[in-house]
Amino acid sequence: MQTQVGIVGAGPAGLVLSHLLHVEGIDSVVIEQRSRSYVETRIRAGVLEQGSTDLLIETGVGGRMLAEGAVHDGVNLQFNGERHRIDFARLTGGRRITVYGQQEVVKDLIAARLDAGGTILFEAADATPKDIAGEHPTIAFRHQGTDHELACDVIAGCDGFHGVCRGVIPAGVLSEFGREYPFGWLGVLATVAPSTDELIYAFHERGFALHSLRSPELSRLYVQVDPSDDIENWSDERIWEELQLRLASPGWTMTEGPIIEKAMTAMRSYVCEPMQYGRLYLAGDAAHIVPPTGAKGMNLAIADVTILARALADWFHRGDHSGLDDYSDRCLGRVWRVQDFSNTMTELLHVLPPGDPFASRVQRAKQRYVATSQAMQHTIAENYVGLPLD
Ligand code: RFL
Ligand code: PHB
Repeated sequence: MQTQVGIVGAGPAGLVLSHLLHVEGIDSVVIEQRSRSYVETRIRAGVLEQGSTDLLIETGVGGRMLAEGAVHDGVNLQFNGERHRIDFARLTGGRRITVYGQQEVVKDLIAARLDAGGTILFEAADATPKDIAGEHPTIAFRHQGTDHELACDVIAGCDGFHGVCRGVIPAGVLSEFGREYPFGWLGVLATVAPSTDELIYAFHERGFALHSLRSPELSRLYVQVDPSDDIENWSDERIWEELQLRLASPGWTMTEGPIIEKAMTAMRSYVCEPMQYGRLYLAGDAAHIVPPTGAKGMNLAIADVTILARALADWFHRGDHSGLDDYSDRCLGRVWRVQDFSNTMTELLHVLPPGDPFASRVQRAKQRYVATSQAMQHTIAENYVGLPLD
């Protein structure tokens, strides 16, 4: 088997890359360990930045998102019951976000790739990038009971945080930076009309809560939990009770409904530098993780592969490798900006571990600043809708 770009992973990073390469006339093969139905139903992110939606629309895969996604002009940040709207449209000159499930983006991209004759190999086991330091890298894998080797010009490691690609870079090359947060999120999907038109991020003394949306009939909600907590401890009744307490605001009521999905996520920040070695380029969660409070992970994955696709087009079409040489540096500028924003939002909104009254006082001062300062609201708005790529 042979292709120009071998892509490991059919998440947002791998699928957007394969699609953008196709638009550029460049051939790719996507190797995914899970089944198609698994990746199409994996519930994760829900917020697309303006730049991400623009890209999907401009490259012809935004049709269903335009029809079914919800465009939001702002979000609400709430501190102990007091709600403050961050008006994106006013603060960013009309930029906004679209609420559209990550699994819907994934479904649209898979359909577009397969319609265009693209190759996505689902349920491929033991993918292993080889010879990445030379000019003829390959990806070994097993598919439908047969061992294969895919010869490629370059490999894109889009296989998420727990993937294999980062691990084949020789020891000593990568510098790694990160932190684990002392809290987790318990996320639920409920078949009930959202009680809000725009997201509500709430700080409450009992812990953070988030009211997000998926559709006129589906709500997505999260509560801060201890990361070592067991999901078995969280009955549907207890979840609704906490959500009611933490999201409560004068004059506002929240309607409850059946919970159809429940999962816990640990929260961490992580970056590896550089994001490339030889002919292997890492993109998305394979190279960096942000805590979900800034709604940035999927958007960062899309930004990485936009930069990578342009660099690959310059190389394949014009023999210009400057974009590939600079790939990591170009991505990392944005990655660290987003790390700062995601960390800021996380520390602003979660109840911090006890025992550091100084940190709690500083947090309260930050919350008051967000509530009262146009400058701070401006900063949150421009980061939340996403900074331009260049
Ligand atoms: P993914 O989505 O993890 O995809 C990686 C793919 O690689 C496959 N894979 C392999 N395939 C072959 N061989 C192997 N050895 C492989 N190992 C792994 C996996 O099966 C998978 O299909 O990474 P990608 O593409 O980089 O995309 C990143 C995003 O998924 C992630 O950053 C976001 O979901 C983060 N995130 C959010 N991002 C946003 O932009 N906005 C949000 O509102 C938002 N909310 C969230 C989130 C993540 C969450 N969780 C569950 C971590 C909310 C939550 C709760
Ligand atoms: C979601 O809708 O799943 C969502 C929204 C905002 C976040 C994280 C997740 O910050």
